[in-house]
Order: sequence, then structure tokens, then C-alpha cells
Amino acid sequence: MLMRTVLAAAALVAVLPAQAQLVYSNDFDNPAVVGGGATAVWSGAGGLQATIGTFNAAYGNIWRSDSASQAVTLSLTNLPAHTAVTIGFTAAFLDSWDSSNGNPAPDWYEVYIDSVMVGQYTYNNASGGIASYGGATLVAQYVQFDANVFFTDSVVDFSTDPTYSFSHSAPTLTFSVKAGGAGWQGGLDEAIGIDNIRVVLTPVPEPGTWALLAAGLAIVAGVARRRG
Ligand SMILES: [Ca+2]
Ligand SMILES: [Ca+2]
Ligand SMILES: [Ca+2]
Repeated sequence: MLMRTVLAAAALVAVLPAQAQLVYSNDFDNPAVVGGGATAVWSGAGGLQATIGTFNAAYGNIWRSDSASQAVTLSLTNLPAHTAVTIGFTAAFLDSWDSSNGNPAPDWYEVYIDSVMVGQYTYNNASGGIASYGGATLVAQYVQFDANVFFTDSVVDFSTDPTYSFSHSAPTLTFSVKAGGAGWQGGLDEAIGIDNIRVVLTPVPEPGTWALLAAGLAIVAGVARRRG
């Protein structure tokens, strides 16, 4: 009886939701929001570019880079104690992407977390037959998204991709995107775009919360003992 009651109480503890904590968001239209006492630095290749037409109403500016050698990196330091991280972002395959099997190919959109590549994606805007974007949601393909209207663009949303919800507890985090691949031409031929970056932490429960839960468990156990 006691064991069953304690297990029930433990199950109750397990379902108590951890309060998610936003530590960074940036839509490149407003100043970046930095929360939780963290410090954020955005650095690397590229710069702001306005989207066009109906996309401008929804996305405004994006960050665009056509450099194959230099990443664009968000460096977060002084993160509050946490057990997991969820990152959301919109990725744009800008201009004449040639997939992984077109010409010249492959062209890669690479994503790194703490300097480890966790995603490598591509799109066939101009040639090739493969569009790969992991667990992202397709926003639009072969559209005029950026100012270079000579080539069409494709856009995906990674905010629902489970790859970007992961265990993490270090006080620092780096998130980078970078173009790569032997077929990468860069310049006005191919560029990577990124927008709507959000970094959310799952905090470690505060000591007060643990004390409250322990007290609750003790009461439940006491009741079970009296009944037993
Ligand atoms: Ca934007
Ligand atoms: Ca374009
Ligand atoms: Ca190419």
C-alpha cells in the first residue's frame, strides 16, 4: 500500500510541468530579446536583407549569408541552470540551390550546436531532385522570398523539429548556420537565410519546489502508514 501510494505521488511529481524560459529571440526587425540573465553575441558572415512582397509582411528582414567558409553564430553565455534546450528558427534556401545531386552540387545548409554538426539540408531550387530539411515544416518552395528575383527561393520552419529539443546543462551554448558542399557557388547564385530564432530553456526545478514536493511525499507516506 505504502509503495503504491509513494509511486502514485512520484508519478504526480513527474507530470508537473517545468516552466520554459526564453533566453533569446531575434526576428532581425526588432532588437534581439535576451532573457534569464544570459549574454548573447551574434557574429559572422552576411547581413540583413529585406524579404519582398507578401513575405515582407510576415518576415520583414532576414539574415543572409553567401559565404561558404564562415559560419554565422549565436553565442550564449551565463545561461541560468537548465536541463534541456529548444531552438526554433526559419531557414531559407535562397536562389539557385542545386540540391545534393544537381549541377554543381552538393549544396548544403549546415547547422551546428556547440560546434557539432546536427543538421545538413538542401533544396533543389535550380537543379537536382532532392529537397531535404529534416523534421522542419515547409513554408514555401520556389517563391520570390528575397530581393534577388532572378532565382526562386524555398523556406522551411525548424521550430517543430525534435532535433532542436535536446538535453543540455552547460552555462554556454553556441548555435551556428553555415553554407557548405563542393557545389556551393555563393554570391548571387546561392545564399542561406535565417530568421525568427528562439532559444528556450527547461530550467532546473528550484530548491523550494523540491522541498515542497518532498513535504508532499512525506505526508502521503504518513497517511499510507496510518492506514496500513
Ligand atoms: Ca524577420
Ligand atoms: Ca531569390
Ligand atoms: Ca550549386
